[in-house]
Amino acid sequence: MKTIASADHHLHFPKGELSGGEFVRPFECPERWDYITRALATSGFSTPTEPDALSMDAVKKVHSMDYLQFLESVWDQWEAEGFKGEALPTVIPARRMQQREPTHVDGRLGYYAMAIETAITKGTYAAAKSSAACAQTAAKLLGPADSSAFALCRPPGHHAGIDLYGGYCFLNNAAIAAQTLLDNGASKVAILDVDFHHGNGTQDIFYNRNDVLFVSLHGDPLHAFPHFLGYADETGIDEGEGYNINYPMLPGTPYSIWGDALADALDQIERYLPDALIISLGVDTYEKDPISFFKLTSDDFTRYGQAISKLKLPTLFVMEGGYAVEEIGINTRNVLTGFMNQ
Ligand code: 7XA
Ligand code: ZN
Repeated sequence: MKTIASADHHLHFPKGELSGGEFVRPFECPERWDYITRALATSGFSTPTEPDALSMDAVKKVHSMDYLQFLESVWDQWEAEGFKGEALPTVIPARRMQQREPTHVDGRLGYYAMAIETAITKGTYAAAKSSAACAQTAAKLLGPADSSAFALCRPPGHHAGIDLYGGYCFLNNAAIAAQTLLDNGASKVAILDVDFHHGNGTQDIFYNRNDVLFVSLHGDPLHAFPHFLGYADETGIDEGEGYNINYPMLPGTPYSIWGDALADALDQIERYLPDALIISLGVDTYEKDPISFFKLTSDDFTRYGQAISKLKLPTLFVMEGGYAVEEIGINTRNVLTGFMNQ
């Protein structure tokens, strides 16, 4: 399995994240990428290759133009206002307020934010584009020569909606990969999101579409970020009705329960008969993850990699979360080797 990864992820390295009322060093940090590349190198994976330049066609089909213009311009505007810190939203268009983009940078940040922990810095948009390019390049690899690929994306993407950023995400890498596959001849693509957190952004993007089946296993939003999406009764709208499937699960969920949900999810995907499968691969389901509450062990990652491979679909793994940094490489590698050696 080839890996596509970009050194440009280093351009995004905010110093602070708002967590528990404090500014802490962000859980989503550059070393995550280093641990994963090292684990793959020591397990016989080929050296990762840099992505091709990002084609914006697919990006513009999943994100709105005004949102892309916001990402492109917000840092320069923040600096021009004379602000010295990292760009964070402070005001949000809450219930019964206007859903209208203001001119002031504080208003623009709040208008496009779905959460307020995530800082934007000078290199954030460049890094986000390089991350999306990894997913897109890896998607284009899928074919007779490569039945699977790994996009080592950083920053992650699955919380980024049509016009929303937050939860460490700016561009939705899995959605861009899915759109790229569709633009290159696929009729139907399934996205299976196994990150601990619900992929609210991916759901948002494809909610009214039936050419992408979105299936997500995640912490129950009553108890887990992103809190305001990810319930089991969210099943899609219009043409997308029935093509969105959520499996929220409770604190302490072990593999015996998570694996049953996965088996059901895989049955649903098999029935959909997709041309390709994208895995939004977060390993924050790990028992020692500092911000999550599932109880998967390192061996469980191998098990579920094996289970996914039984679908025998062209499969693209797109990296999302995982914050037990020292084990992130092992756990990611275990999914991929489980998949390859079933
Ligand atoms: O998959 N998403 C993540 O791993 C990011 C979750 C951000 C949680 C922030 C909670 N304060
Ligand atoms: Zn996550």
